[in-house]
Amino acid sequence: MIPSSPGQPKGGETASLQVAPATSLDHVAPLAFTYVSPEAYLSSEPPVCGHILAAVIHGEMAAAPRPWPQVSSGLRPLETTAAVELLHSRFPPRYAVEDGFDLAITEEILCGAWRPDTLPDVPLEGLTEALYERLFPLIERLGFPHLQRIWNVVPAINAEEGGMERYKQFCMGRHAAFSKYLPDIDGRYPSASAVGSAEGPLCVYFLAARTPGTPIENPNQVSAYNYPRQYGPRSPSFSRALVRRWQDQACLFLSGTASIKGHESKHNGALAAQADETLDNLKTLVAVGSDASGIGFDLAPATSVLKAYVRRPTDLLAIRDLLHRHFGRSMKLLYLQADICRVELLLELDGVVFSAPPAT
Ligand code: 3EB
Repeated sequence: MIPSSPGQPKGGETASLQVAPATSLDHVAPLAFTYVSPEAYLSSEPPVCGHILAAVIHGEMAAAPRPWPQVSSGLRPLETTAAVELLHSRFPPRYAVEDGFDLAITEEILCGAWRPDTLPDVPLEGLTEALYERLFPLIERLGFPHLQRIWNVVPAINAEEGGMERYKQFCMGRHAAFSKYLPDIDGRYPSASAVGSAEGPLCVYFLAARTPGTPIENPNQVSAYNYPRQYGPRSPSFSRALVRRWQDQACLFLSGTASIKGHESKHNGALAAQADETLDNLKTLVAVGSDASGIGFDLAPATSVLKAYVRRPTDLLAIRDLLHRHFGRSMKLLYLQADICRVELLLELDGVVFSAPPAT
């Protein structure tokens, strides 16, 4: 059992941030996500639901030392110059750096982020393979061999390099590592997203658990790991969604979801129709995830957190309007400028839906 002692601050200046008591008797969720401003994040008392696992920094923000993993996504928020996505846990994490990953470890969860300074400067396929080949033995050794959710941000994802699109190279490297370390995976991939940044290092962060989650597929979409060859020599290694049961609550990780039916992109060039198709796919995943688990997941503001990856910044207003009409204004939604892994796709949504907290 990994001791659940609070992480040791690496510098005295962060000591005040270590104190994160549950200030109410409300149920503290096993895992939570919030979006906060840089000012709130950098203040002496950042808003915390339990404890901080990691901070994902979107956009330009002054660096500040913190004991937990801090990841720069390389993606730019569309509504503000910077936004911080906080991952929270109910148990206090121990923070560590191992094998090139910044880690936060609790009794029930492992959160990690690759430190982009520790692998040789090789082309994307080899870099991705090396990164994932380091990840698998690490999580195994730490006792959290089951990847639940992976976020990948690939610089220049749609650029051709050496005759192949970089997303396809990324998929090849990732596939090679999965095949080597998990040859019997048979479709039980983690939930994931893979989007593109304008520039910067490859960004990969993840959540892993001691026991497997339940992967979910969308009956209206070909499983990505079975995509035909036209999308690349090696298919993408992810499940459409994954149900995670914690002791007393569950969540449904929704992978990057776009306007794809079967294996084909739909509504090329038509933003509103792509958004409708994407929402339809998300709703299907929530319904299938609910059926498969017997848990009533509800893609509603009180129980969900979403990210919208928008290819063209000029589409922000239209997409926001559409999502407001669909979910209401209180949905936790972060809009990021990102390239999507197929050039014709204008929008991708991902997120997490939580089951109702246990009755007290
Ligand atoms: C798709 O459905 C859109 O390569 O990890 C979505 C989520 C997409 C994850 C990945 C890719 C990935 O194929 C693209």
